[in-house]
Amino acid sequence: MTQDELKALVGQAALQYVVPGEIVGVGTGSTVNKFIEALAGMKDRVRGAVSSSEASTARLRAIGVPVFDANEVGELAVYIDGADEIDGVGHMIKGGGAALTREKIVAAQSRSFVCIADESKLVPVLGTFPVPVEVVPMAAGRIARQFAAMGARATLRVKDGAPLVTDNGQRILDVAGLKIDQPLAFESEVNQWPGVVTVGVFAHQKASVCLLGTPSGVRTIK
Ligand code: ABF
Repeated sequence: MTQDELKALVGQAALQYVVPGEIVGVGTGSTVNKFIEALAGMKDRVRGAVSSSEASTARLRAIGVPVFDANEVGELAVYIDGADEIDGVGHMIKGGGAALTREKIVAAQSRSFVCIADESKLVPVLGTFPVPVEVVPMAAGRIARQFAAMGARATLRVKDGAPLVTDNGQRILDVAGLKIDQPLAFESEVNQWPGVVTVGVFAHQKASVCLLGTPSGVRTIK
C-alpha cells in the first residue's frame, strides 16, 4: 500500500472515535485531510468542528461541517490529528504543517487525542524529524543560539522565498540534531524560554490512542 493509502486507511478508522451529535476537534495535515474526506460521509451526525488551522477550516466548510471558534465551545470529547513522529507511549513531534500552536490549544481542550498516522511516523525516540518551534520574530536569533548551545541546529522556516508566517503571525524554527529521550522535560524547558510561543513536542498533550496505518491494516496503540 502507498503512504497515501495508509493515510486514507487511518483517516477512515478515526470515524469510530467521533461522538455523534458532538463537536469534534480537527487537526491539520495530509492525514487529517483524509479524515475530513471520510467525515463528509457522516457530516450530518456531527454538530460541527473546532479547527486547528485556516487550511482545515476551509476543508471542513467545503464538506458542509460548521466550524466553531474554540471560545464558543467548552471541552470537546475528541481531537483527531496527525503527527510528524510519535513514540510508543503517545509523545509526538508536530508542526511540520506549521499549525502546532492551534493544534496544541485544541488538543488541550479535548478529553481524548486520537493520533492518525502511517507507520513511518512511529519512532523509538523523538528527534529525527526536526522539531518545529513557533517563536515571536524578535526572539528567533536568541532561541536559535540557545538550541546551538544544546548542540542542535535551528533554521528559520522559509516559504516562497520569505520567512513563513504562521496563522498566528509568528515564525517557525525547525530544530535538527535533537535526541529527545525525555519529551516532558524537554517540552517544559523550552516552553519557558522567552519568545517561544509553542514547541512542537506534544508530551503534556500526548495522544490517548494512535491509529497506525500498516500494510496489514490499522494497528491501535494505546
Ligand atoms: C499535523 O500533522 C502537524 O502537526 C504534522 O506536521 C502533521 C503531519 O502531517 P501529515 O499527516 O501530512 O504527515 O498535525
